[in-house]
Amino acid sequence: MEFKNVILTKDKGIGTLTINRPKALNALNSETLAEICDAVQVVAKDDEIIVLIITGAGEKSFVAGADISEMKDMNAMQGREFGILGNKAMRSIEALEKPVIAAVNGFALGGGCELSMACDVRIASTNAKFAQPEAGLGITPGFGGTQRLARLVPMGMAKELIYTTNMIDAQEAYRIGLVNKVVALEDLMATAIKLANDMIKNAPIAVKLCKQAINRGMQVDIDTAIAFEAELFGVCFATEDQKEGMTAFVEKRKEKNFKNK
Ligand code: DAK
Repeated sequence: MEFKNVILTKDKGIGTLTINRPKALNALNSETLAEICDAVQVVAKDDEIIVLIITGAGEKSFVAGADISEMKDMNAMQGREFGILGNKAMRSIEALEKPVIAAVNGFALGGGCELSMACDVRIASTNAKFAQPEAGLGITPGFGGTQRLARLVPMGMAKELIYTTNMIDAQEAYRIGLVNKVVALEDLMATAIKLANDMIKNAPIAVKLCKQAINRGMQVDIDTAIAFEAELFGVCFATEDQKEGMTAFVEKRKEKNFKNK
């Protein structure tokens, strides 16, 4: 599928979705949000893609937020529709039954920080900067920022970032647990690919079910979550990959031939 504002490529099990509006620092307008939704559906259906990496075009910005020039003159109903579309894009990433890695290559502001938080794992380059500047624009974060940030980092840190709108650098994002790793910009994609390959070496169905168990389990009480985990654990025993993984262990065989079945 051809897109105007995003680029979707795939290579050896890894899909890469690049937000590609470098002149606007990859800001998310409605068209881009709709294309993210479509691209994620393509990824969902493509069995050759096991892990997705999301990054921004250029060397300066991951995504500098929702497109302020488009939002500026919106009325309440247009704002509502924009919010619904943005949340659909974020949720489609979060609910994608494949791991998603954000390779944050610069500004991740507002909707950009929110996009990174909809991914499973964030890696940042040293020049990355994170902020939720919405309160300074007269709005609240609207693509899940108040919820995902408060779940990812200590609540006091989330509140400080959102109330002050202060920008933090990659090292501070690492210190508070917002990103897993900080690397030089030139090493960012190689690091993301290495991480993706560390995931790809495992049974894809098991990894997919782990994502389900963690994401859904976090929304409910611990007893319900553990019961859900037990169901998914049971399901694994209906897969060929469980037989292969355990047989390889018993045979002391390092090479495993997972078939995603
Ligand atoms: N939107 C549109 N254009 C943007 C943009 C953005 N968010 N960020 C940058 N650009 C454009 C600039 O306008 C400029 O365009 P030209 O003037 O060249 O045409 C170009 O990108 C380069 O930017 P700068 O010249 O400003 O570059 P600098 O290096 O000087 O500054 C910067 C980089 C990232 C610090 C600065 O551009 C900046 O502060 N950008 C805005 C960052 C920001 O506040 N982002 C958060 C947006 S708020 C909603 C749900 C969600 C949201 C809203 C509503 N609903 C439920 C309704 C989400 C809101 C947000 O994300």
